[in-house]
Amino acid sequence: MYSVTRICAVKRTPSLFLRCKSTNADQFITINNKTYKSDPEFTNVTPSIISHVNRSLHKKPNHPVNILRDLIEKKLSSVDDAFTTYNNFTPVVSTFENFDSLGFPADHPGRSKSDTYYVNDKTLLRTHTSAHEMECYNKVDSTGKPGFLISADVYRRDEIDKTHYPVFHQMEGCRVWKNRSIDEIKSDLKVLQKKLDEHEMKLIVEDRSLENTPEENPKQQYMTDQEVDLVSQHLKRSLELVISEVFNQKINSMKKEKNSENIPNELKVRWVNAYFPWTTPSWEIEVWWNNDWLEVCGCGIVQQQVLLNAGYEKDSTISWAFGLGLDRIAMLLFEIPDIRLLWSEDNRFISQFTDGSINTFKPYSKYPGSTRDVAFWLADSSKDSIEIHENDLMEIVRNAAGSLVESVKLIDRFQNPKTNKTSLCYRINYQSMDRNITNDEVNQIQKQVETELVDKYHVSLR
Ligand code: FA5
Ligand code: MG
Repeated sequence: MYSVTRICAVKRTPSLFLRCKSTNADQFITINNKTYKSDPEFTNVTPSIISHVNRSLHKKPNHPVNILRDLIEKKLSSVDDAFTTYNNFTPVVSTFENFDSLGFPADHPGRSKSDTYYVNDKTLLRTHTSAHEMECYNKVDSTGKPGFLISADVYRRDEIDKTHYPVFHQMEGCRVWKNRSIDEIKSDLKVLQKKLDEHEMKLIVEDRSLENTPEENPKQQYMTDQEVDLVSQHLKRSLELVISEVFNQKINSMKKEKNSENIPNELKVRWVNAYFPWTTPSWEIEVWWNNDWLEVCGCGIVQQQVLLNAGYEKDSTISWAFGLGLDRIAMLLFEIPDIRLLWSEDNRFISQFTDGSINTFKPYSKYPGSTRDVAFWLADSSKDSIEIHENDLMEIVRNAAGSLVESVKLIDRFQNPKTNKTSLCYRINYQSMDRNITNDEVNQIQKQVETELVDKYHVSLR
């Protein structure tokens, strides 16, 4: 999560800061009919990103992300009807909801402008569905159900390629035991275990986290060892049930379509230790698929502070939480080769899927693409240079090209030994999922990319 790749780190000069401030003062941004004051130091959302805010693929009929969400909600609710579902939260949240309420430290890289889309200094596009945990924990009493599931679009500044898109979808799941009754947790676990035993898919589970010492993934002081053990089992078995169901449906559809010789007859998963600021202990679950471990979901036992923030009484409650990525699992289940296809409005895409079933995507003819390189010298550490992060370059391309960009890759990096100046060359692949693009169109986009690089980051084109 939140990788940091800096391509040049040079301080912003005071004069530049002042100039930006006066030109951008009193500008406003409207998202979902609400207007926010922008902030010259923080605002980095772009019109291209804002145009995704109401697409809601997780609710779009016959869409793979919607089909997967529905499948998981139904399976989890089939155990003991314990979950309220929330699928309509707006993506604009406060820094408090996204970070502080979850105990993110002030210097956590996830807070940086290179990773997160800020509307202004206090408002951003959620980077994960955990941003709504506090609000939903607060509502548990009024719903009468001890758990909730939240599905939503989330936003992260990231690289550009076939598996990365700045908007993707997560499902958050949380389950609460308010009175810490061991009998109740045991009986809930029994019901769940029965459901798992009855499932036609038998998982081969490796739990690497059990090998570790408690210091490496500590429990919380207020909980007993027995409570941690039972609640962890409930969390892990819940996610194993989800994976059994989803991948079993995939294997059944492969058998029906007979389109592959490599139909697996068993499914391997493994639990590994993880770290999240608001859970401990924490884990991730990975699935062995196509000869590789696929990271599917992060989870853990919720830190008491989050429950206190949501208004619970001290030491009264135990809870687990998970956050699952929907897009990559959907791509794998439906065999969708490029993440941008999920956003396609082309009827040849959406007409291939039907709510309630998993089937293999049949590629239709791809429109021809076009490649351009942009090579430049980074500004040296003289007065007018400013910091540029690789994600800033990605954002410039994304803003100029929208969904017409397939990938952006660094193909050459060179440092002149005499001048010490660094030159970078990025290759941009332009290609549309839905139509032909013309050379003129690509040239214009490329020109815009170059102009913005020079204007904003003072590079010299080569
Ligand atoms: C989180 O976002 C945590 N909020 C998950 C969590 C929730 C932990 C509750 C503990 C308790 P992470 O950044 O690892 O964690 O993302 C969670 C899942 O989202 C990943 O396992 C992956 O399946 C998916 N995901 C993450 N980044 C991307 C991306 N760029 N594109 C597509 N899917 C992604
Ligand atoms: Mg992760």
